Amino acid sequence: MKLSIVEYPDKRLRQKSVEVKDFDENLHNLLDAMYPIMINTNGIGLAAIQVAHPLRALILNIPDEDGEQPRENLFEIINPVVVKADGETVYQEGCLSVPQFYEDIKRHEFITINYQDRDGNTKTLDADGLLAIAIQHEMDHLEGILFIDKLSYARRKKFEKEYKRLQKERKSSK
Ligand code: Y12
Ligand code: CO
Repeated sequence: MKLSIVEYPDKRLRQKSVEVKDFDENLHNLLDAMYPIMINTNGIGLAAIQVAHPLRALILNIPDEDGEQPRENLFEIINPVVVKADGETVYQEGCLSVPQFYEDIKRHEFITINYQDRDGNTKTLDADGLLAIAIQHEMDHLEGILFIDKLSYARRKKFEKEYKRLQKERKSSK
């Protein structure tokens, strides 16, 4: 399966992703194809909508203390629902769909989610630290929400200006 990352301001990122009902070969092929895209672009999280598949599916591979991302640490999270959220934390976020832009975003510090794995088994996950932050970032994608939507009006205006300039630069260097 050939996938590429959809970049802001592409309207497809604003779609609301639909529940996964079939835990079949198509889903497995999609998850398998998302993994190398995420790793090869230095990502730690990717939602299916970011590769133009509006399904409630996301993957996460948080680096360990040595900065390694072994595949056995990969989370494949389907149809997630937050059942508990607590605390507040701020972290500088980035997104593969909004290249070259990073900004401090406020999130819950601890979350508990229910979700399904690639075979449809129901699971519960208690998350904190970067895992909790990245899950919230990726779950926002399922609703068509991007981290830049959480910026103040002034910061967002500045971002739009900077981003347009960066896009022009990237186009002319291609
Ligand atoms: C905080 C909250 C959520 C996350 C997970 C999702 N974001 C990413 O995985 C971002 C990755 C990223 C990788 C980049 O590197 C390349 O594209 C090669 C990157 O650099 C550029 O755009 C030039 C930006 C973001 C993470 C943290
Ligand atoms: Co993102």
